Amino acid sequence: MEKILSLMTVVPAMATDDYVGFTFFVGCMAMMAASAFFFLSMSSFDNKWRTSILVSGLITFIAAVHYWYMRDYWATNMTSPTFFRYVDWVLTVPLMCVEFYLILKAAGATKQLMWKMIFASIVMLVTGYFGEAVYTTGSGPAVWGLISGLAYFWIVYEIWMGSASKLAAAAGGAVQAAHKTLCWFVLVGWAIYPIGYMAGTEGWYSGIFGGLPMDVIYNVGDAINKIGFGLVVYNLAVSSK
Ligand SMILES: *C/C=C(C)/C=C/C=C(C)/C=C/C1=C(C)CCCC1(C)C
Repeated sequence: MEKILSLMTVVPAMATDDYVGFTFFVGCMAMMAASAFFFLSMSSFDNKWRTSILVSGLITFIAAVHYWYMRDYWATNMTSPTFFRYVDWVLTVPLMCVEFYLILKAAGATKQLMWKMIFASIVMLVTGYFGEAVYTTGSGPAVWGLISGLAYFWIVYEIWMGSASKLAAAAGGAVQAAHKTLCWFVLVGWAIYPIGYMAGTEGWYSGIFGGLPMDVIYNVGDAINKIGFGLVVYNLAVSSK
């Protein structure tokens, strides 16, 4: 009995009003379940879709591992696990750019397009990290957030109006439809993140977004975008088997 009780103290309890801790916990489970789903469904698809489904699974799996650590970090310190958060993003967001490339490859997408999007996403995240964790005083967060936002709009432009959109139009059918849905995820789903950022940093916007729980916003954004993205690709593979 004593042994069991001493083991229990190792597991930090979660307060019933700890919404942040709760979303880390549920987010971790959701990412794990989604990963199992994508990995196990892989073999039922034609070869040409397997890499796309594999990448969907890798995105949620990498997130699951980071959520495991972030959940623990939050439970122990009750502060935002900013470092783990950005390591997660810097691995998974470029992979989401790779998804665009993979579904448009048959229509002639080049590696150059893929690298351009990966580069823009890394600029977006590194400058965001500067504003959230390094230059956190004065106008730091607002300025770095603005630069990050410009890189974000570069990605939005590329997929909605740039070469990626032209390739999608040329591909037509299910590929074009899936591309369009992914475009909406980036325009609306990814816009959740700057809101979280403005909730968690100091700036001219603090009067509007200040006080909102940044980590809850980021966690909801991650669940919608990572699992949603994967399901769009899954649906494409199902509908054009
Ligand atoms: C799975 C994780 C995803 C899809 C993360 C996406 C993150 C962003 C789109 C973050 C964008 C930001 C801005 C546009 C400005 C403020 C700083 C960021 C990094 C929060």
